[in-house]
Amino acid sequence: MEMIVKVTSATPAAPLSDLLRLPLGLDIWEVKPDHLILRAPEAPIERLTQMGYGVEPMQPVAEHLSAFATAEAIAGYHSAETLEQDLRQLAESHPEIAELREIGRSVENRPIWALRIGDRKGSQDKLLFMGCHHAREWIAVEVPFRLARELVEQAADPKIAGWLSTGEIWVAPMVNPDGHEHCRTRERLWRKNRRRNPDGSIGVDPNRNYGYMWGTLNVPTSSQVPSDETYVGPRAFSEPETRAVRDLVAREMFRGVVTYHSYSQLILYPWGYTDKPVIDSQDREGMIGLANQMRDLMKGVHGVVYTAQQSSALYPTAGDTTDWTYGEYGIPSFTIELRPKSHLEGGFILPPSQIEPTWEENRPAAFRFIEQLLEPAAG
Ligand code: 0X9
Ligand code: ZN
Repeated sequence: MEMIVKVTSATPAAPLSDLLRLPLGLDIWEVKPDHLILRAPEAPIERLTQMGYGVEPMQPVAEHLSAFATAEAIAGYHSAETLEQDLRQLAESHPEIAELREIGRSVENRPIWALRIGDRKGSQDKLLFMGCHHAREWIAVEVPFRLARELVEQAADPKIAGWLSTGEIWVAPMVNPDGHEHCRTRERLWRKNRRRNPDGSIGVDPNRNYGYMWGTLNVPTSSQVPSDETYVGPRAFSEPETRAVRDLVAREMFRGVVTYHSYSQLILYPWGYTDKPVIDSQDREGMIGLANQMRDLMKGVHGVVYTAQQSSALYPTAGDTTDWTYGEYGIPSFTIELRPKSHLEGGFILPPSQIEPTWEENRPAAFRFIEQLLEPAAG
């Protein structure tokens, strides 16, 4: 039976840090200083016990799904189709500031959409917000979508009007539409895209497929085994979803990138592939300072605590989005892991009643990010 388990280090001979280094094929959900929460079938759980880890069953996955993945839990979240309709409607009702662009197509040939928001003045000052590299992280569609909607519908607000007259904000709320559709209709905990791998397994992790330090790790959180949840793919940018983002970023030269994920309530900045901090002190201090400001603004709304930290402090990954946007182009880049904090609150299955509060607390943080990275360039 597939279980959600809590793993602790029972002996010094089996430290938790080893679990993040050995290729074990685990779906790691939470990384805490003294334990991990993961989803695994029986065999790997047995193996962990034999290796000397403390393994505490938390809940069968089926039970977690019946508690959280209810019929009502779908309401309020977009599908690929309703997202397209809503983005199209935003663009059509505000053609002077919003334009819907297809930035590429998925493995199964679904369009990947971005809304370009700004007066058409060939601005050089552009920012990019993305969502849903990972299929099961539905809230990561809703936050960037609501940001786009607010920018478009409140474009007359003097602050927003100022941003849109000097700059452009691009929002691509669903980078992995095939995975999302599969997750919505078949497997609620699906993570990757829908690539058919040569070994018969399905899916490449789009957030391991970017071309900076790609493939330099082979660990459970960044794996070279095709059937693993964090499979990096056969080569950098092997996937049409990451190529779509690559081509957009290469063309538009953004000044800042935010990519939304869930869950754990974190604000992550590069690097992910190494524990070493970013070497350029201005870049480093700039990203840390902005991450801390976003954290404080988030807390100010509903008192919900997000933690700002370097990506690698969560776990190591090679080929993630923000390592590439920062490493290749020097763009200040953040991964924001949205609500909830733990699997006990639903984990990847965030109750729809939390969509609005999650957006409300992320709104001032997104606005601060825009102010910081767009306004200095305005003069
Ligand atoms: O593993 C990921 O891609 C992200 N977490 S998630 O639970 N949404 O899958 C985190 C990526 C940030 N990079 C590193 N932690 N290195
Ligand atoms: Zn994710």
